[in-house]
Amino acid sequence: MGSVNSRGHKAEAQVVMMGLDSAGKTTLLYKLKGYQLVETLPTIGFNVEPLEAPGRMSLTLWDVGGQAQLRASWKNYLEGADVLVYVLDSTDKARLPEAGAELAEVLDRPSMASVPFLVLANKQEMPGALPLLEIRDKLGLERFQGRCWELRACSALTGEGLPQALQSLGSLLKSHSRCVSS
Ligand SMILES: Nc1nc2c(ncn2[C@@H]2O[C@H](COP(=O)(O)OP(=O)(O)OP(=O)(O)O)[C@@H](O)[C@H]2O)c(=O)[nH]1
Ligand SMILES: [Mg+2]
Repeated sequence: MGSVNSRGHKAEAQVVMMGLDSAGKTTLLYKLKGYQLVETLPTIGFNVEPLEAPGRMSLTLWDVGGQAQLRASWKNYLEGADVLVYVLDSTDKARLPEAGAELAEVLDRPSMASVPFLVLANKQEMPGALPLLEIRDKLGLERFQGRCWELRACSALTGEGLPQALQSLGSLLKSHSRCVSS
């Protein structure tokens, strides 16, 4: 996954974005790319885009389809991931336990032990969106205390919270080596 420069290092950080269907991953990808927002279709397979983020961060952003029948293939995208972005629909209270279980399955993979992760509570501009504290508790994120992670609120539709999310991404990527050595 990704290109390799002359010194044998990956030229861009590989950011893998997952989450249940309809969480807003593709909308987020398009918003970050600055594309005109159009109504998305459910992603079958994946989308991938390069992204130049603030702070001269060069990223490759993988947007992996989240429908139930596609989740068995998530593991194929995790190899070589420098950071995981897990997107939630903050208004979908009914499926929060399912979202949490899928996240736990990904994070419990031995290869993910040293990979930092960013949970994005999306659709926060919607009335009735769950607040971050409740999401943190319901997902049981405290159990990942020994790992490098952050939880951020955002709206892929309005763009609110996205600069902060990119900042978190930057600091998690910097912390990657710390996660590996600790
Ligand atoms: N209100 C609101 N709607 C959003 C937001 N982000 C995405 N949506 C809507 O949610 C629906 C699903 O968005 P997608 O980006 O296709 O979701 P996805 O996570 O890529 O779904 P899959 O490809 O099936 O995994 C679309 O109707 C989007 O317009 C948001 O921040 N706020
Ligand atoms: Mg999609």
